[in-house]
Amino acid sequence: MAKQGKTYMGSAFFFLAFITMIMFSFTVEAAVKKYQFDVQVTNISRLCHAKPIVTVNGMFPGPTIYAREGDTVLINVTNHAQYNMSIHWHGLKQFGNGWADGPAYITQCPIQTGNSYTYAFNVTGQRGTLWWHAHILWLRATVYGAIVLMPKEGTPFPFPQPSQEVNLVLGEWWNTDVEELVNQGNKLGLPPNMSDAHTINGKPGPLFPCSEKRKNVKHFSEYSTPIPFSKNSNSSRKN
Ligand SMILES: [Cu+2]
Repeated sequence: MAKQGKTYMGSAFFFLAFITMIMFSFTVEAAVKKYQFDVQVTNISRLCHAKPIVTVNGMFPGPTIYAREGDTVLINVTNHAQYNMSIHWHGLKQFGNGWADGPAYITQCPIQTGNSYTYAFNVTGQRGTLWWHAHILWLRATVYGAIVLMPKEGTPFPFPQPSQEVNLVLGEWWNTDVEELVNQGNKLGLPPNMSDAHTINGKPGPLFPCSEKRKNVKHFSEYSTPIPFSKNSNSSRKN
């Protein structure tokens, strides 16, 4: 009887150890985050000017990538636009997978119209917010977005938990086509014309014509350092 009891206890112990090991492996296992980026031409309107621009998934700015340290990220980029292009994961450390960095003609050939390419990289030793952008021609003027790298599950950021987190992606808007603009500048041997507005999250702000009427002043002053987002009145703005 005593021997039987001992065997039972031993089996129970191994069973519990087995369950614990499975649970532990689930908690530390890194995730695979998958994204689909459809590079496409979309009509977007700012400053009362609608124009076709190159976007990812029809969004301006494009979608935010969320990943945790240790995760593997797979981003399949399908190029439906008329430009051959690539996307650079700006500031992301590419350990052992430099081919996934993204600069066209440096670490890869551009993705041709109608083709796809899957960027695969690991998030290693990094946390914080970076950004991604097109890395050829001037497509980065409209093809960009944020990458949010969070610590591993259960590991806090090295600062107190903020009451809210908001991505602020700074950019510029030109009323004219950005590729035509840069080609024109190159022909003349001059820098391209200044932008018509600076943007935060793709929006020029309420001081510009045809902007949304919503007031975000209180919201921004509560959560972040004020950032000037209007250009002075003697800029080259056309309206
Ligand atoms: Cu970059």
